[in-house]
Amino acid sequence: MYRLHYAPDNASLIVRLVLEELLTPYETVLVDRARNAHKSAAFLTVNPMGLIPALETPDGPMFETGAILLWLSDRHGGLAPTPGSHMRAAFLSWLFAVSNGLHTDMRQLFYGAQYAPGDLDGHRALTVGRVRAHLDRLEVLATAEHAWFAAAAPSGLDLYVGVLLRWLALFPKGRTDWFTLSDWPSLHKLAARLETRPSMQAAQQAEGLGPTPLTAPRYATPPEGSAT
Ligand SMILES: N[C@@H](CCC(=O)N[C@@H](CS)C(=O)NCC(=O)O)C(=O)O
Repeated sequence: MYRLHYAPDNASLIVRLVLEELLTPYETVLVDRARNAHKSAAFLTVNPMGLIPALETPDGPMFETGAILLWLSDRHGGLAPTPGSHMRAAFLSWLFAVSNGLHTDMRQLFYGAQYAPGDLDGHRALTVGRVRAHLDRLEVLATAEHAWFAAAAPSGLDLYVGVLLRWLALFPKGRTDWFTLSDWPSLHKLAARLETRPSMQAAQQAEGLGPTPLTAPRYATPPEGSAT
């Protein structure tokens, strides 16, 4: 049995969606962000980075969203081209670009004060520029008819990008005016398609994400815990 250490509407949401799509049973363990539980000694045993998510597996604890996503996909066969597939090379390249690039830049946007306390506005403008460029590239990718991105059946990359699109509309609170999902029509379609999935409905219920969690999101009202 997997144990997902999660907080509502945190990156653990991506792993929850992956587990749901793979129809894999799992338990959840709430990480109390309000009490900084992700920096506690107990949590650091499952993720030494002190970041959410962590997933306990029969092979030991795992951390880093992209690594968990890929491991689960390989282990359970789904959501990604298999290691022998000719599509694997491109899929991995984009998965890492999203994880190391877009997601990392979004951390700079959300936690700006940790990265550039002296020039928050300048840093923010540069970061928004980089995030826009990531979205522009993903928009082009989404129109290229790959089986592993923005296709009829969702991929792990779709789930990852879908959740990132949600957060861009919500965070940092009061500073999201630059972002309108329909500026990237293929990504908008991807988000709309994901909203019809039973996996998303399960996540909406578990984490209080509201009726249109990707295309017109509102702040989570979770049954337990908090997003920040
Ligand atoms: N590279 C990490 C990033 C995870 C991450 O940024 N998690 C956020 C929640 S969405 C977090 O733990 N934030 C608390 C903090 O930065 O202290 C991953 O992909 O798992």
